Amino acid sequence: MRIEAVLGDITKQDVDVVVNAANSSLLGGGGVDGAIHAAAGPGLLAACRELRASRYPDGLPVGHAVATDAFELPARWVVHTVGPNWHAGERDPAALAGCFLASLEVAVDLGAHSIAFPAVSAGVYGWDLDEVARIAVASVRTWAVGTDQDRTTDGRPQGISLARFVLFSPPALAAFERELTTRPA
Ligand code: AR6
Repeated sequence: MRIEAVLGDITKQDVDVVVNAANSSLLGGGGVDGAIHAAAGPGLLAACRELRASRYPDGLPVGHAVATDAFELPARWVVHTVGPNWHAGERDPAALAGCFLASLEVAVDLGAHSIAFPAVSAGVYGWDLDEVARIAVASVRTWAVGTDQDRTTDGRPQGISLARFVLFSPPALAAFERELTTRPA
């Protein structure tokens, strides 16, 4: 499985799954959540409302992930995850790792081969960018090793072959590139 980091806008990514840094309400917000809803169109909010009513009346818990259609995005699906909010005292690295792991699990269940992640919790939710980069890269690497995403059946690739971190600023890209060029522990 290839793991890479690029500078860019996640709404423009031509991948199977785009991960959204949502909030528990699933009803949209600012940051990357606002950008994804704006680019996907009103169908996304309708789908999120439906999910909220049918499966998450109390909201999507921190560290969990759930999929919708991607509507007008180039991607096929949006996987919504809720990062921990540093400002609200949610400071457990395992909760942030859970966002990346749960999103990957949902993506595999959908039959996706590629996934793009933003720097979950590094914006409004106030986590340190270097910490997010460290946890994000370690989580995806560990998951990839543990699940053998490079297997093939009848010569065809199975599972996720590309995980891409899409960063919105050069410092964020640099933080992820530092982690990706550091050998796994
Ligand atoms: N593409 C890629 N990254 C982006 C984009 C984009 N189009 N726009 C922003 N970022 P944030 P959080 C980066 O605040 O910290 C929302 O209101 C941004 O620079 O979007 O998990 C939700 O509804 C930052 O590095 O997510 C929640 O209420 C990263 O995405 C809350 O914010 C994450 O920043 C979630 O906060």
